[in-house]
Amino acid sequence: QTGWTGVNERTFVAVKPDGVQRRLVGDIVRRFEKKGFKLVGMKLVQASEDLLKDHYRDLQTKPFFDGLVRYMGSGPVVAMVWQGLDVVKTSRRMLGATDPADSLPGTVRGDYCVEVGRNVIHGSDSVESAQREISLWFRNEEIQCWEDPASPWIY
Ligand code: FUP
Repeated sequence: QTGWTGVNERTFVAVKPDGVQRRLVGDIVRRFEKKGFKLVGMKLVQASEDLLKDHYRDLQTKPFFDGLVRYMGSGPVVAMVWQGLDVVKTSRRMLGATDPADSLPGTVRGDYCVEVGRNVIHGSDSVESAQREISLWFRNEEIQCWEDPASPWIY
């Protein structure tokens, strides 16, 4: 994979099972579209326990790990890849702090949730994690590189 920086930077975003069940998918997709990011991958996935344990492997010693894996496997998630300038950092700001008690109004978590264990959405925390997570959740053929007519107006 080439071009991981600049306007080709990519991040992995997932609407968690609570977000899907609460019908928040459309709102979340709209926020990223209106911001100007480009959707290059999207699917509804019932994640396996193995996938979730791998996804959250850095947290495996945490007391909340088993509950986190159970919650993330409790229903389908909407897995997405978004592309654009500084998309990793900017989408973390759009998501809000991990604990909804600290997420500001106007962010996804600040607007829609109250509990860290039901925080609606995931977004990669660095370009390196984004690369790892995208390759964990998506096959290459599932990511579309399309010409974006809006691009000259965004950049
Ligand atoms: P984030 O990068 O915002 O997803 O945050 P972390 O990687 O630190 O945590 C991953 C997920 O673990 C969070 F989205 C929610 C869950 N979590 C808890 O359930 N309890 C905690 O105390 C911390 C995180």
